[in-house]
Amino acid sequence: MLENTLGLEIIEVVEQAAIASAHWMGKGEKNTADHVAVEAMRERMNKIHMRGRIVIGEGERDEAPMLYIGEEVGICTREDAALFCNPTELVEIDIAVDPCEGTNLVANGQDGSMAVLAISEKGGLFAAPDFYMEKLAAPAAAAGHVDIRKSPTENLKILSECLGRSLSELVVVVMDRPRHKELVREIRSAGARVRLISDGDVSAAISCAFEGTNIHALMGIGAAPEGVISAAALRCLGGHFQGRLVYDPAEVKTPESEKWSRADNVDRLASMGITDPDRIYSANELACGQTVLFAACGITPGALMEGVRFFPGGCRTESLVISTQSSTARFVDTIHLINQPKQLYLHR
Ligand code: VTB
Repeated sequence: MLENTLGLEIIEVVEQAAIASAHWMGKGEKNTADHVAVEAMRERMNKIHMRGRIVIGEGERDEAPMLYIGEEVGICTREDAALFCNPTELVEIDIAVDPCEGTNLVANGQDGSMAVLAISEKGGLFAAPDFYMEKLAAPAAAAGHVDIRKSPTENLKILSECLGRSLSELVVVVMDRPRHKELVREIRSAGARVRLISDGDVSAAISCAFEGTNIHALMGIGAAPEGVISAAALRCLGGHFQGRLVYDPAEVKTPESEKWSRADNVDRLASMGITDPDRIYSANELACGQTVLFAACGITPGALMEGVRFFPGGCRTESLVISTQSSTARFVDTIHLINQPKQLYLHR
C-alpha cells in the first residue's frame, strides 16, 4: 500500500532536492547546497497526501528550522486533514531524509552526492542518535556470511568465497579519515584493494548491492543516521548491512568527538533508551518496518546514478526507487522542463 501510493511521489521529492542542490554544485558553498535541498524536499513532501513524521533529518528542532526530528510533514498532518485525506492516507509513516548526502562533494563538484530518503510505517526506522557508526556493507551473495564482529581480513576471505573472486579482485570503499589508517593497512595486506572516499558513504553502501559498480564492500566508521538510510536501501535490495554505534572518542578521532568522554557518551545513549551501546544492528533491525521504501536521486554523478544535467530550459535527473514490496530496482530517468514548450529531445 505504501509503495503504491507513495512510489511515484517520493521520486519527485528526491528529484526536487537534487535539482535545487545541483544549482550550487562546484560553488564552494556547502551550507547553501544543503539548505536549498532541504527547502525543496520539504516543499514537495508537504504536497503529498500522507501523514509523515521525520525520524532522521537535519537535527534537533532547536538547531534545524526545517525537516527537524519530529517534524510532521504531508497534507494529512494538517488539523483539518480528515476532510480531504482518506483513512489509508491517515496512517502514520516515519521518514528518514538526507536531502544533500555529501554536501562537501556538491560544493567541490565531486562525484557521489545524492538526495535520499527512506520511508516506513510508524516505528519502522531506527531513530539513530547523532553518533558515529561502524558499518559493514556487502553484496547479497555475502549477506549473513560476513560479520562486523569478525576482522576485516576474515570478512574479505568470506567475501572472496561468496563472490567467487580472488582477494585482489575485491574493492573495499573506506572513508579517507585518520581513524581508518589501521583498517586500510589491514585490507591492503589481506590482498584487497581500497577506494578511499572523502564523503558519501550511503552511495558506497548501496553500490555494494549492484554488480557492475566494482564496489564489493564498505567498511569503517561514518555517521549513524546515514547508516540507517543505507540499511533501508540494503534491506530492500537483500544486501548485507550491519552497524555498531561508536561511543568511544578514541575510535572516532575527530576534534569534535573529543568534547564528550566515553562515559558521557554511554550515558547519553542510555538517556535515549539505548542500554546496550555495543549492540550490533542488522539491516532488518535498523529498518525493521514491514514495508520500507527508499529513493535517491544523484546530485553529482556516482557509481549508480547520473548527476543532474542542466540544459537551456530544463534539466535531466536519474533516480533509484526500491522497496521491500517489489522485487524491482527502478532507475528513473526524468527530463524536467521549466518554462518551455513540451518538446523533448531524447539523447541516448
Ligand atoms: C559521514 C558519512 C557521510 O559525512 O557522516 C561524513 O556517513 C562525516 O564524517 O556520508 P566526518 O565527521 O568523519 O567528517 C558524509 O560523508 C556526508 O554526509
